[in-house]
Amino acid sequence: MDSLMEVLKRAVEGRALHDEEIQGLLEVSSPEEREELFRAARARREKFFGQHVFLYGFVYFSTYCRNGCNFCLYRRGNSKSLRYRKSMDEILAAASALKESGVHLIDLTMGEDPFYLSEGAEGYERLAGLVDAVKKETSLPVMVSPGVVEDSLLERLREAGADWYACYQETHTFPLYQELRPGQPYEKRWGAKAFAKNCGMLVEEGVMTGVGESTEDLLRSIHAMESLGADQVRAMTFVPQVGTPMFGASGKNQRELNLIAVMRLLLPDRIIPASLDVEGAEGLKARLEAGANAVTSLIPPQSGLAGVARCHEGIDNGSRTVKGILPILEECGLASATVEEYESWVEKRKRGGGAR
Ligand code: SAM
Ligand code: MD0
Ligand code: SF4
Repeated sequence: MDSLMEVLKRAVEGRALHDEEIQGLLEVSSPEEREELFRAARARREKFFGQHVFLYGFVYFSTYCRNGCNFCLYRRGNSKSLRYRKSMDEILAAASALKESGVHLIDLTMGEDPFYLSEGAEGYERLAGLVDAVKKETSLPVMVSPGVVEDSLLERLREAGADWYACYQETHTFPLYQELRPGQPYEKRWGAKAFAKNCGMLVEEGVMTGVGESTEDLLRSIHAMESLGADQVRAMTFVPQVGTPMFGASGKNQRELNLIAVMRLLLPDRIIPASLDVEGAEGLKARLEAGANAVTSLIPPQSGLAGVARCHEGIDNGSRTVKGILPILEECGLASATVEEYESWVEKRKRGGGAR
């Protein structure tokens, strides 16, 4: 088998890698070898995106949820989590504060809240109304992260102005999926993304690391993301949450950074987030240096809005704001893109259609 440097050289040239080579990259563990992996990922990022990074505003507008994901603070029945459902005015205020601060997209996220999802057409129109209002208020691209929803609702959200549908499988290994998302049919979650892609939305797929997955599981996820034609692909390390079945689980096998770098090498033209929701601003530099090209989970201070994995940290002190993270971009030799650049990426990607 080729040496690490030879494998990385081929990857940087855009040539195919064998599965064993990909697994080898996912497992690289010495600081020197990891730095070589990350350097290669940065070279690939530069070729496709230059030095510019996209910034995503996060609005977790309802934390009510009918599901029982074992890793999630907001699973139904967890009395330790903060429950809220923001009003239209509060949502619009948060979205416009984010726009003012310089983000390029608004991500409207909720738990699978029955107020929107279990009251038929009336609930659906509430959700579509939110998308429409945020779009009108900000004129920015919009992502929706409402969980698994009916095809008809996805179409309605697209008509209302949603550019992106985000829905993360977490893993593409069925038994592990069932441990993480009990009672949620695997095929239904996967099918919603395939439908969104076919009806002209951009799609984000995601993997959770540190939940007992093997290297083979991560490889399977990479191939699944390729086959879906996901436009944005993410990795997030599991963060234990109070009051949940997985609170005591220690994140074994945490390879988020390796996975970010490998995704950059194999899917070089996709957006890969560095989420502030795992290690806050302190963890941003490492994620950008591993090849990420978007900063996500920017949250307006004093808005009463939460994150998903680091639910309150860094929000009110402003470290999860555009102003707070710009110096970190600069340290990495990077800078914020413009809204126009982001919009043109989105439009071009939409025209490009399905899996490539
Ligand atoms: N309720 C919708 C859903 O589940 O699709 C939208 C929320 S979605 C943005 C929440 C995502 O955050 C999960 O899919 C998972 O990838 C991530 N997440 C949630 N809890 C987490 C935790 N404790 N540690 C790391 N990531 C977490
Ligand atoms: C993030 N907290 O980007 C957000 C969230 C949902 N589309 C995204 C997981 O980290
Ligand atoms: Fe609900 Fe989403 Fe949390 Fe699962 S991850 S419990 S679907 S909010």
